[in-house]
Amino acid sequence: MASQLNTEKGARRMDRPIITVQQYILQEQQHFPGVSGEFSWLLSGITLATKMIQAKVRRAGLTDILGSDAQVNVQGEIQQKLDIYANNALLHCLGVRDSVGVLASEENDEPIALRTSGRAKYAIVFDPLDGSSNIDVNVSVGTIFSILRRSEASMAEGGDPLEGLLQPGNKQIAAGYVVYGSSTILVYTTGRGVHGFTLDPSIGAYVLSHEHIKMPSKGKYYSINEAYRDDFPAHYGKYIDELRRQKYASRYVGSLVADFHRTLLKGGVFLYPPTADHPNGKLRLLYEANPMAFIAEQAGGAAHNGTTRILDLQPKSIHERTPLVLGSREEMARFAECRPT
Ligand code: P6P
Repeated sequence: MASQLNTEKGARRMDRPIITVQQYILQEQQHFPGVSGEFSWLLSGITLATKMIQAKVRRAGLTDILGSDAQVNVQGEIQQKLDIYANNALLHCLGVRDSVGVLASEENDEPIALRTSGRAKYAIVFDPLDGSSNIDVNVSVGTIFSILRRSEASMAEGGDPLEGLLQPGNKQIAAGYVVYGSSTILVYTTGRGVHGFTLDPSIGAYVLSHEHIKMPSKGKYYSINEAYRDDFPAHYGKYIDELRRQKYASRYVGSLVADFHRTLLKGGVFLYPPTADHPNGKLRLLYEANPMAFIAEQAGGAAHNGTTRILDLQPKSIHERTPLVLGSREEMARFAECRPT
């Protein structure tokens, strides 16, 4: 029912009821494997942590949180203070959810086994603050997460709690990201479409803003770091030249969440090919490529590593990297035509 909300600036019609992410998930709950309320309680750990993170990101220029913490993480990257804060926020908020048994983070060398009880059915792998090298220059950064079901063996008394953690992306039961940009938007899928929720700071809630997101079948942007063009396998250069001939524009933020979010909403293609520095690609399979590939496919797009569907790749290690080509049906079909047979 539409309702009027009068403000000092005159009447403001609210044409649609406000639906928070918690309300939406409870409506979806019956489709999510697990006891009722379990997924919404689990996801509330992520929404709480990301609200804490966005509050810091929004004030980064106002506190001494800017600048590096001069520590180096498992990736060999200088850790920014916000990385550490974001990681601790997620570890804390998710660690107190008794349905979570294992946490694995880009910022931690090893996964963390929290509890062995049979109720701790889920493992969550995440990148707490993707694109953190952009923090000091006020470019969008983000949090990426993937939710997996733990194996029975890993929950058995005396079992290895990390057994079965290295699952292919087609086993994900949910995945999502939060982009801290001009607004803070949570996008997730549980395999029943892709939905977006914008954080309304006036009520401190993520509110449904993009229901059933569909990636356009064709876009007008390609997104790749062309500085490494000489390192790419030859067919990547051939592909980019073909897109240029078709008058595509180039857009590259250098923050996966920002480049992905634009591709999801506007269509086009994002590529991080093998390079000299990263012959197996730079992006991480478990907590970057897999969640983005799940979302892309649910929205009608596709994602592969240059040859193989991302979601079918069998991870060999928690921080494994992969090349990534992801985007709209049209652009992905054009890439296949450029690929050597
Ligand atoms: P490059 C950010 O450091 C990141 O991990 C992704 O967010 C981003 O897509 C990529 O690296 C950018 O890498 O080599 O183009 O700076």
